[in-house]
Amino acid sequence: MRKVITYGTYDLLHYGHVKLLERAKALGDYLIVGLSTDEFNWNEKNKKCYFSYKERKSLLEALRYVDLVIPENSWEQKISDVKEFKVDTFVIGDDWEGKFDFLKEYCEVVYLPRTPEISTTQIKRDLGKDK
Ligand code: C2G
Repeated sequence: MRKVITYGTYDLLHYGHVKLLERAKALGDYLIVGLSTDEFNWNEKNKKCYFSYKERKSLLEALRYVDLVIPENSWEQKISDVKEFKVDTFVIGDDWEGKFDFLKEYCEVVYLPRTPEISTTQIKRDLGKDK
């Protein structure tokens, strides 16, 4: 069984995220998502999530492409995750191009093109316009 792992905040979940997860799953048979916790988002990414970790986790678990959701608590956990779950491929959007090449020692590393026209920032901006 080929295992794939990816990481992210996934808030507000949108079709760009789903297209990433769909392509990630197509690289193997089992997809693990390291979902950034509320604390990690706030402390490390300066992101305040709209949905809580619990709510974001349940949304991802409802997707046909996702087999397991684990918490992402730190930038440093990727190597131990890859080893613990015997991951074959690490995948993430190309906004991170090159940033995780250190994982090549442990697994295949794939950067996939982002879906350019959609982002949470864009959604919030558009919704703000409807006021
Ligand atoms: N993504 C995408 N297209 C978009 C928006 C996001 O393909 N329009 C991808 C990103 O490239 C990423 C995934 O969807 O692979 C999740 O995006 P975010 O929630 O923004 O993840 P990020 O904050 O970049 O966290 O340790 C890695 C980090 O946790 C990644």
